[in-house]
Amino acid sequence: MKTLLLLLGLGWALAASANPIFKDVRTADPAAIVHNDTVYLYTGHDEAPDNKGFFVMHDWLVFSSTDMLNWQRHGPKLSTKDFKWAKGDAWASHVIEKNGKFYWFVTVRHATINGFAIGVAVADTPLGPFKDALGKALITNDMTTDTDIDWDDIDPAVFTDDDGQSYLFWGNTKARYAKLKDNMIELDGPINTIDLPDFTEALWVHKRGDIYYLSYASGFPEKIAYATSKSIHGPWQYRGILNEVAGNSPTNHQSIIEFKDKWFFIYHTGASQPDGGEFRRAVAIDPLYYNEDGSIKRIIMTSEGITEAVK
Ligand code: FUB
Repeated sequence: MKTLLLLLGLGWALAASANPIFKDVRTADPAAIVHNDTVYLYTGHDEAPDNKGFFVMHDWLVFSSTDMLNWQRHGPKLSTKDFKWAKGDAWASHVIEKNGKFYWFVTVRHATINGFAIGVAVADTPLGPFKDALGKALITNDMTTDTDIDWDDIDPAVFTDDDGQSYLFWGNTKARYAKLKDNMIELDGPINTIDLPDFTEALWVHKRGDIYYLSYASGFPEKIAYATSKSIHGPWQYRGILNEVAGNSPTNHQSIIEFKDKWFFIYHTGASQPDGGEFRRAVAIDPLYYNEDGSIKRIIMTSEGITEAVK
């Protein structure tokens, strides 16, 4: 009887601890892609010793899964040191495949131009090796002078439309986007701004059917809100809150993917015990569901997360 209770207790403990998906490494700012029936999950890496100071982030990690339940760890595959012109702060990033290559857009602090910047690394496979594709920043703070802050050029998110045109979205307090050339390392036109209610950061674009979805972190502490459009150029119609404030973390950063005909919401929280928090975050996954009219149902953040292998 005692053994049975123990086993039941262990089973409960395992099921209840499914989110965050990695317990022993601090992960943040998830960005996932699907390639060859495999999900590749790229994350930031929180290494702050406690939650009293600020972010300590030096590199980005990669994980992969063929069922969203069992994850393989590939370790750090890119670091701020890979960008000679950067001086640290491996903040949010995003990987996208284009023309058989994998482009990893990253936020870093620029070494010589005040403020944050966006760089891009490239590889032949989703696991690298990645190297700086440009040898300099793609976006620097002095290219956008309409805010007083030096962290407004962060959180890149790239989207390729059905006609093959790719766009870079990014920003903090101002949401921005620009066309990318086919080489993915040059802008192809002006930097545009998008009006979104209470926009803070963490833009993410996805498309389902003929609807474009633009999700983002709003307010502070952050909730994930979203807008929809019939065109990548807008106008964007605000559709409300998608995810409430994530446990014990004022930041909230989402990645939305479709895998094997199911949709997933990947995010981070500061809820993990015993020492999670603002600067010690961990990535979690829950299902995402649509209503018949194309709007998205509110995300239910759970401790269980994904409980069955996705086939
Ligand atoms: O992880 C550092 C910063 O916090 C990211 O760039 C933002 O999106 C927020 O999550």
